Amino acid sequence: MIIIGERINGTRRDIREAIEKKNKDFIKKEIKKQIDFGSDYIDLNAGIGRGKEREKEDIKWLIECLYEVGNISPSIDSSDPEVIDFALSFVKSQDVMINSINGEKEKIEKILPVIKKYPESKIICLTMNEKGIPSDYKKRVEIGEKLIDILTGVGVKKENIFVDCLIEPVSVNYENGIIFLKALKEVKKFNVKTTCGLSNISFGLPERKIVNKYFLALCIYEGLDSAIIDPTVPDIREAIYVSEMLTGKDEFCINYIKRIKEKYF
Ligand code: THG
Repeated sequence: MIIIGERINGTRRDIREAIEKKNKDFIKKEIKKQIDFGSDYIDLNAGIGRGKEREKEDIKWLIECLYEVGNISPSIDSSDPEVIDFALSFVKSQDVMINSINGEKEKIEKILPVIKKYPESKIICLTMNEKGIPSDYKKRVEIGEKLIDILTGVGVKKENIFVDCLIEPVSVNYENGIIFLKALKEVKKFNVKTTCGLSNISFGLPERKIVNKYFLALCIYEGLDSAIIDPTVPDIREAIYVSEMLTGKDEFCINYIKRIKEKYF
């Protein structure tokens, strides 16, 4: 499982305050902690609701913080193609994730020239368009397929495409879990990678960690390749290693046994 550490996100109060006060020590500690707990990418979301120019300045600063910790791969989390373009010009790691593009026509037109500049980047595709997130899982699969066609058409390799079928809270509609799982299962047939923002599933519920870890296990059964999570939560790591072992992704159970011996959970 490719882990994208979610903690550097301007919607979190402590992160927003650190961004506003330019508190590098705090951000760097948050980055380091997520790396120590096995993150492959660090998601950087500088959206603090103060407009595009501020977001650009802040994401540049977050990238600076990241490289002061080490040569770590960022996931540039913004819905604005201009912010993504600006941010990518400061990325020096070989490996970078663009989080995200979606099926909105105008956004696709703006992001394609950016993708052509960075053809080796990994790209997260959200299965939504100008009408929002379809409630019908088949429509999500259709949007995913269309985005895959567009990206492979400009030379992006399938192995670098990460489709996110968009988890919505199960507290809002009791079928939101199964809708995501059905879309995930279909998208896997396109031979691309998949990802998700896991914790969306538990919004509005008590004891969210319990819900998150069981849902992650179900997603891993359907072949989820990557997830945007807080890797410092012990339950989440347990869910990943046990589910991977039980679904044939841990040869001779070596990884699981190693984690137990090292008290890694
Ligand atoms: N798909 C993709 N990218 C995404 C999402 C997605 N990026 C943003 C988000 N969803 C995933 N990232 C986070 C980051 C932080 C938190 C949740 C998701 C978080 N939430 C706290 C909580 O839920 O309790 C609330 C904030 C707080 O701590 O104050 O920390 O779906 N591609």
